[in-house]
Amino acid sequence: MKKNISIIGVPMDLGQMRRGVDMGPSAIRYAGVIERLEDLGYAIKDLGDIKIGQAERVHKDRDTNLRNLKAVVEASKTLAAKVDDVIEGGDFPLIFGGDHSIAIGTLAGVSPHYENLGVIWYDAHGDLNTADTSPSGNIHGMPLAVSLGLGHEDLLDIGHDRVKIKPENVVLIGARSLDEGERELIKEKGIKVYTMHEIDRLGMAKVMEDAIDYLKEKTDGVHLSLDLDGLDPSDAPGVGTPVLGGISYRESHLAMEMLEESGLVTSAEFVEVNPILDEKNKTATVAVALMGSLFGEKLL
Ligand code: HAR
Ligand code: MN
Ligand code: MN
Ligand code: MN
Repeated sequence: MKKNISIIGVPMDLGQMRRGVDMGPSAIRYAGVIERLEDLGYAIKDLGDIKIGQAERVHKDRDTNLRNLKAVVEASKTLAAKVDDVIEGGDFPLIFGGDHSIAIGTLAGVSPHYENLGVIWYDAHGDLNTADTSPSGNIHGMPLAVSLGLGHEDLLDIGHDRVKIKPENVVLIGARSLDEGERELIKEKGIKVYTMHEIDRLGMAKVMEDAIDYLKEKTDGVHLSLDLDGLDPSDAPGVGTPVLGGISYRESHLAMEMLEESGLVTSAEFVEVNPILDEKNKTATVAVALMGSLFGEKLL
């Protein structure tokens, strides 16, 4: 019997400045995710959306260089507790964003359940900034750094441990927009990154084969954090920070299919779907199609 899936929506838009990404979870539901996964034989529980607080009236906090810190911390704690419950109950947690700052809460909830959690960060960006290196003060550019134990105290204090994941258990796929501080951190920590260069050069099949081998050795669970801006904007236009030259729709399906075959993935989130910037809900539809592949849909 296949595992049950519990869905959590996180209508978070406070980790960045484009309005509309709070509607991501609804857009993904409207794109038919529940039916799609039920057709694959899963029992789905939709736990609804968690509540998000208000944006701060100040443009950006002068002392911290962080936007909406309090509300992001609150929502992350709520999300972490929910995710923790889902895993404790034996279900697969599937989270819909919302901007990528939600990964702070997701990983805080997931990581205590594993000795060596692996993370696949499918994204145009590194999300490895801290308040010191961030060019924007937007927390959605920081969740991977926070999960590695780097960042503002209040963001690290979410969940059981300050460090959620080890740098050697992380793989970035699709990177093509990295800030200076992020590049330094990648080098310093020896984080495994498949940029668009490697995807072009080796092909997605080889990249995924390597990534899977790399994580299989040393992890006892793998979280997939899929930012829709990892895909090319022609395939996923409804995102707040599109970057040209991204992963194609077909390459992304292949990646999901290979992850499914590997049996490694134990939790997943799909983030940065912004229906206001989208074309006829295309990006949510793409997200749902990719979930289909991740959960075992076959072409034949
Ligand atoms: N690196 C830039 C910053 O920190 C842009 C981050 C943009 N974001 C995302 N995250 N969508 O992947 O502000
Ligand atoms: Mn617990
Ligand atoms: Mn991201
Ligand atoms: Mn991104």
